[in-house]
Amino acid sequence: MPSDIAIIGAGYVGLPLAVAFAQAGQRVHCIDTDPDKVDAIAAGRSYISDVGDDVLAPLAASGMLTAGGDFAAVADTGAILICVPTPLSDNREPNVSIVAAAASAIAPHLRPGQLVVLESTTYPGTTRELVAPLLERDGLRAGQDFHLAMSPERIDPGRTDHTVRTTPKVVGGLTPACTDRAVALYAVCVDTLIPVSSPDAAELVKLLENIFRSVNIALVNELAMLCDRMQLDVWEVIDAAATKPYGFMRFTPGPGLGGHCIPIDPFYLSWRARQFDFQTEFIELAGKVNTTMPYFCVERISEALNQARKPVNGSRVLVLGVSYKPDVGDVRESPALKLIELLGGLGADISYHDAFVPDLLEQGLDLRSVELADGVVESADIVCVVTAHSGIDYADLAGRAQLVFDFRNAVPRDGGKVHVL
Ligand code: SAJ
Repeated sequence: MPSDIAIIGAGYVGLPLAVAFAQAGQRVHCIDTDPDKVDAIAAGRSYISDVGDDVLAPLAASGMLTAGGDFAAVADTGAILICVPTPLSDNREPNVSIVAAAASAIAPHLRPGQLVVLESTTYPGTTRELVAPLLERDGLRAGQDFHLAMSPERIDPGRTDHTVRTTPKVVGGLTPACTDRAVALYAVCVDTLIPVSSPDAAELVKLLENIFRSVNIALVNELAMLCDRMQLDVWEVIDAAATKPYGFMRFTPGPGLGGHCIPIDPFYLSWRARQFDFQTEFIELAGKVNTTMPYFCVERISEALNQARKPVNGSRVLVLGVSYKPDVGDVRESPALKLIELLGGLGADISYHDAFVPDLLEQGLDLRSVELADGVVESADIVCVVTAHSGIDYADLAGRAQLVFDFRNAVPRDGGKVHVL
């Protein structure tokens, strides 16, 4: 049975989007190079925490949501959405090879009148300069024979207060007709569409959203380092500033910047800016400050142990929370990994507890999450709250620990053994 929409990449962006379209009555076919994902979708078994089996299974059973690995299937659809990863390369430059591979695989099956939309976060110019020529390889012209647009994903894993339907969606077409076609497509499952004048503008909108966060997080991280020097409580200062009812947005300091978006997206823009002989100094400075934080935090841990007349070398350090943000299991770019590496390098005896992360074997660390029982907390020389998952009684933890370093202002202050960033 032909599908209305093909979604390339059934990950944390593609699968929730596929479900939203299928729930709105569109027949959706996911194409993914990972056969395990294809099999799971066909079996109605979700591998994305934001999508429950109870939601996926009926859609798979009814045939409204199917999956496969063959790009030929795009030929029978009206719209093709590209939702594949855009990581950084080893030398911290954009790696759009997966986007290019998807466009190249679509091209031979592209039909006149179809719509192609890029959702992957990328530098301004990607849709026009990379995707369009690859799709035009067999003679069809973008903006004439088929529609082409860019609509940046705004899926925030773990968030429940905003859904695909309730999160406004920016759309920038190669031509006004492309924009209109893309707006009409998304309107079936998104309440508010925000058309912009070009794919380039849409690409830059997404980068601005995430650079805004990176720069402001760096600001409060720098403030945390200054407050340590000035013996001021950065958390008190931020909380008081946040009482301003307008013109302020609360960000909090921490051991660094993790995740697959915020640490990466800014460098897509700084790389592109250099092609226009432009230095994005805010981005570079924010990256420098945020990268410094794990080192600063290790210094603070060392100072706290030193006050207890304990060297880092040989001390038992219990890390609480290793994922990149609370209540998710994703450890990509997590500052906890850098902290563990640095502390291990100083000879500390590291263990960690994170209910969302059973082990760190894939990260090359022979570490598994320990239970907070049997004296694990009491026997640690210091307990470090690195990612403050909910569901932990931090007051009880502080009562049982010899020494605590709280990097997330999650532990009640006691003026003695609880140190805070
Ligand atoms: N962080 C801080 N201080 C803060 C906020 C975050 O240190 O005040 C750290 C976190 O611990 C984490 C990293 O920064 O390590 C990134 O946190 P994040 O809250 O920005 O979460 P992400 O990386 O999941 O960002 C996503 C983005 N969503 C999309 O790209 C669709 C971002 O645009 C969202 O604004 C963000 O979620 C969100 O608000 O949750």
